[in-house]
Amino acid sequence: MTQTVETTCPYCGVGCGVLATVDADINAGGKVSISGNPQHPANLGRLCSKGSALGETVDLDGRLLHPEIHGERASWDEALDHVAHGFKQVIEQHGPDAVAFYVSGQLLTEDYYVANKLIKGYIGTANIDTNSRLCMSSSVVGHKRAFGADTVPCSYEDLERAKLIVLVGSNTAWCHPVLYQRIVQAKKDNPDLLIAVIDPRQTATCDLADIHLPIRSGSDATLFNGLLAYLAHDGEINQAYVAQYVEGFEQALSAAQDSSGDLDDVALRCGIELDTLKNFYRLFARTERVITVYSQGINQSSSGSDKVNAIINCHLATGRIGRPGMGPFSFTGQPNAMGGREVGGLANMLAAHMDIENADHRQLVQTFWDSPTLADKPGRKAVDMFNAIADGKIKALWVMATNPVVSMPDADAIKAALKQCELVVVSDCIRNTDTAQLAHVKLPATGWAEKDGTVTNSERRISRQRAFLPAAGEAKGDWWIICQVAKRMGYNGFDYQHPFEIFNEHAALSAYENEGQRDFNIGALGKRDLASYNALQPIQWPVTPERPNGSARMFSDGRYFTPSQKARMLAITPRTPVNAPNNDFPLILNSGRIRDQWHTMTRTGKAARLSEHSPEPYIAIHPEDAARFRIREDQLVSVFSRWGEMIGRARFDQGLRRGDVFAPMHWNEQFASCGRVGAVVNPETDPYSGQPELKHTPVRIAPFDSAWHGFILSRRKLHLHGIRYWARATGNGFYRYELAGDQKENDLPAWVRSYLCSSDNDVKWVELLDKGAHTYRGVRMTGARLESCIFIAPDHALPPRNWLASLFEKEALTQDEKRALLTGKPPAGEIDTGRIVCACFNVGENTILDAIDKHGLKTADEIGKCLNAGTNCGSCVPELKALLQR
Ligand SMILES: Nc1nc2c(c(=O)[nH]1)N[C@H]1C(S)=C(S)[C@@H](COP(=O)(O)OP(=O)(O)OC[C@H]3O[C@@H](n4cnc5c(=O)[nH]c(N)nc54)[C@H](O)[C@@H]3O)O[C@H]1N2
Ligand SMILES: Nc1nc2c(c(=O)[nH]1)N[C@H]1C(S)=C(S)[C@@H](COP(=O)(O)OP(=O)(O)OC[C@H]3O[C@@H](n4cnc5c(=O)[nH]c(N)nc54)[C@H](O)[C@@H]3O)O[C@H]1N2
Ligand code: SF4
Ligand SMILES: [Mo]
Repeated sequence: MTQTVETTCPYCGVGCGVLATVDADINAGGKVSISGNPQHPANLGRLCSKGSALGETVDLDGRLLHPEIHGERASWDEALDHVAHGFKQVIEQHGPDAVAFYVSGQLLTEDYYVANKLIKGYIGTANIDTNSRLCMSSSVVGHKRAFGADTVPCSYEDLERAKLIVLVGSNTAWCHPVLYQRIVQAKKDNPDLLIAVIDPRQTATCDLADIHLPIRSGSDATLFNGLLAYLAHDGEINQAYVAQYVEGFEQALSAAQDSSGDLDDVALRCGIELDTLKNFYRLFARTERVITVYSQGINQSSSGSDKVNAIINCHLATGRIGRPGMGPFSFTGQPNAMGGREVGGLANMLAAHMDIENADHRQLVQTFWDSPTLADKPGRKAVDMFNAIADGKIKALWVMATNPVVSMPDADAIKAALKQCELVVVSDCIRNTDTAQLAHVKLPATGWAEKDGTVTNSERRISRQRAFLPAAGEAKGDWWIICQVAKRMGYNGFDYQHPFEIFNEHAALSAYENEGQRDFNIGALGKRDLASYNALQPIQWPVTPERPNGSARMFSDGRYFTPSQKARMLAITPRTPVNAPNNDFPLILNSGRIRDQWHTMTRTGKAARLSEHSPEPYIAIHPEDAARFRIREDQLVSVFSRWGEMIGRARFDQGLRRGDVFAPMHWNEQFASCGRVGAVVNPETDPYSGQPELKHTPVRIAPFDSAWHGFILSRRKLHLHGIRYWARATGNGFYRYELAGDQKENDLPAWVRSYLCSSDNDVKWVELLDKGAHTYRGVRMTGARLESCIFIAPDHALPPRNWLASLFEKEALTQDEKRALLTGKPPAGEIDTGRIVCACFNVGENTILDAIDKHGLKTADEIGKCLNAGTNCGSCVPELKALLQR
C-alpha cells in the first residue's frame, strides 16, 4: 500500500516541508520517494540537494540497532538500568554538578524538553549544553541584550518584500539553499532588489551579489560600527523611533564613532577598498526596506555577541525592524535550533525562554513542574563542560544527537577527555561515530523517518515531523529513552505515553503566568489529543488567544521584552580575534560547510550523489599563498596549528583573501584517516556566549610528504587502518577510497591483498606491476562483474575515476570494457561524463561542457533546459556559470 506522509526535512533551519512516500513494506524492498511539499510555507515545494536525497539515507547500513554496554549487545532493561544506576551513583558520591548532558539542535522539541526537565528540575544541575552553543549562542546573547528576549523578528516573506538583503557571514547558497532560491526568485520578480554579501571568501552566494565586501576575518563589528557612525553623519537616524522605542542610543553611537574613525580607517581595518565600503554604506543608508541576514561568520567568533549587537544597532537606529521587508535576521543552522532555545536547552537558560538567574522564573518553573528541585545557577557551557570532564569534575556524560569528537574545537582534547571519563553514554542512530566509539553505553535512537514530534525553523515556525517508517531494530525515540532513565532514577513526572503529551505540557508552561511579558507563548496550540497533534499545521509562534493564527512579525508595536519595554542599543568596542597569526602559524584557517554534506556525514555520507561533489577532505588556498608554501594544486597537504593537525587535498581558490585558508568541517575518522578540521581549530570562546571561534585559527600549511598515491573502488567497505592517508566516499554500488602513504611498500601485490582479499574463491585477479616504477594496477572480478579495482603510482597522476566508477552499475562488463579496465580509460565509443556538478540530476562536467559546445549554450538557464542541470535546488548554478566562462 502506498502512503504519503507530510513531514519536515531534518537538515537545515529552513525547515522545508517534505512529502515522503513509501511504495511498499520497507523490509520487503519498498522504496521511499521524497518531494517538496507545495503547501509548506517555508519551501512551497522546493527542496535542495540534501533534502531531495533523503530517501537514499534511510537504509539500515551502519545503524545502531540495539543497546550496547561496553561493546556487547544488551537488552533495553539492562542498558537503561546501567545508565540510571551510573548517574545516580555519581550524583550520590559527588553531587549533581558531577554529571552532564550534551545534547543537540537535532533533537525534536519533545525530546529536548524532557532532557532539560530531567537535569534541571530533578537531578538539580544546569549542566546541560548543546551543539547550539557552537551555532546560535552568540545570536541568543545579542537578541537578549537588545530585545530582552531571544526573539527573531522576521519572516521568510520579508526576504521577498525587502529592497536590500545584506548577507553577513552566511553562505546562503550552500547552507540555506531553499531560502537562497527564494531570494533568486525575488530578484527575478523585482530587479530593484539588491544583494550585498559580506564574507572574507568569495562564495557561491556571491553569484547573486550586487556588491561583495571581502572583509578581513573578524572585522564585522568595525564595519557595522562604521555604518552606525555613517548613518548618524548622513542624517539617516530615525529620531522619532529612537526617542520612543530605544535606549542606549547615545552611548552606542559614541562608542561607534570613537572606534571607527573616518571611512578610510574603517576600509583599512576591514581590508577592503574605500569605494566598496562607501557603496555599501550608501546603499544601506538610502534603502528603507533592508534585511540583514547573519549566520556563522558572525556567531562563531570570540566577539560574536558584539558583532550581533553591532548589526542590530543599525536596525534600531533607523527603526528598520518590526515592519515588512526589514529587520535583523539570524538564520538558524539546525532543524530544531529554535526549538532547543524554546525549551531552554542551553546551560544558562530555563524552559520556555525563562532565565535561570531569575528567582521568579525558577519558582514559576518549579511550581509548574512540581519538581523536587531546580538548578539555581547556570551550568557549564560546551567548551567549559569538556574541560571539566578532562579535569575529572564531571564524571558522567550523556551525549545525544551530536558528535563532539568531530565538531568541537580542539577536538583531540575532547577525545582525550571522553577516554578518561568514568561513564559516557551516547544516544545516536549510527553505531560507529567518532564519539560513539568512546561510549560505555550506546543507546539506539530512532532516526528522522521513524520519529514523531515538532521542530521550529528560523522564522519561528513550528512544524510536525511525522514517522513514516517502522523503528530500525530496537531503536526508540529519544524522549522515551530519557523518560525511562528518569523513571529508573526514581523520579515522577515522566509518565508520558506519547510525544503529544509532552508537547501539551511545553505549550502550557509557555503560557503559564504569561501576561505578555514573555515572548515565547504557544498556549493556544496546546491541549491536543493525538489526532489534533497529528493534524497540526505549520504555524509561527507566538500563538495566543489574541493571535490564534500565529505571528509573522515581532515588535510591530515597538514594545520589547526589557523592563522598560524599550529596545537596547549597545556600546560596542570591536575586538580582533584572540589568536592572531604569527611567524610559526602565519595563515588564518576558516572552516565551514560544503553544499552536499551535512555536518559529520552520518547521513549525507551515505548518498552517492551527495558524495561526488567533494569526495575528499580539502583545504582551499589562494594560488599565491600556495606558491609561497610550495603547494601544487590537488596535492595533499598537512595543516598544523598549536592544537593539532589535519590532511586534505589542496584546492586553489582565487576567491580567498591572501593569508586565509578554508577547510570543510565534515570529515571525520569514519570517512578519512586525518580529515578532522576540529583537531586543528582553537578553543577560544566569546566571553558572553561561550561560542567558540571556529572561523579563525592561526595555522601553518605544508605539502604532505607522500611516497605513493592510489585509489580503490570497491563494492565492499574496507578497513584501511595503517595507511597514512585515506578518504572514503560513497558511489553508486561502490565505495571510493583515495590513498597516499609516506613509505613505499616492498611487496605491493601482497600488501594490496591484505586489504582487498575476502574469502571469496570465485574472485579472479588481474594485475599489472612495475616494481621499479612503484606502479600497480589490479582488478578483481566475479565472472563478468567488477568487484574492485586498485591503482597505485608514485604521484597523483592516476586515471580519472568516473568511467571506472560507472562500471559498478553494470552486472556484466563487455569484452572491450574488461580489456580497457587496467588502462582506466573507456574503450573507443564510450564517454566519460566527468565529475558530477549537478547532484540533483547527476549531471557530469564533461556532459555539460559537451552540451555547451554542441548546442552553443550561453546561459545557465539554457543548460537547465537542455540537461535539467541546475533546475531543482539551483545550488550548482554558480558552477554552471563558471563552466560557461571556460
Ligand atoms: N550543506 C549544508 N548546509 C547546512 C549545514 C551543513 O552541514 N551542510 N549545517 C547547518 C548549520 S547547523 C548551520 S549553523 C548553518 C551555517 O550556515 P553558514 O553560516 O552560512 O555556513 P558556514 O559555512 O559555517 O559559514 C558561513 C560563512 O562565514 C564566512 N566567514 C568566516 N569568517 C567570517 C568573518 O569574520 N566575517 C564574516 N562576515 N564572514 C565570515 C565563511 O567564509 C563562510 O562562507 O548551515 C546549515 N546548513
Ligand atoms: N570547525 C568547525 N566546527 C564546527 C562548525 C564549523 O563551522 N566549523 N560548526 C558547528 C555547528 S554550527 C554545529 S551545529 C555543529 C554540528 O555538529 P554535530 O552536532 O556534532 O554534527 P552532526 O553530524 O549533525 O551530529 C549529529 C549526530 O546525531 C545523530 N542523530 C541524527 N538524528 C538523531 C536523532 O534523532 N536522535 C539521536 N539520538 N541522534 C541522532 C547523527 O547520526 C550524528 O551522529 O558543528 C559545529 N562545529
Ligand atoms: S533547504 Fe535543503 S536542507 Fe534545508 S530544510 Fe530545505 S531541503 Fe532540507
Ligand atoms: Mo549549526
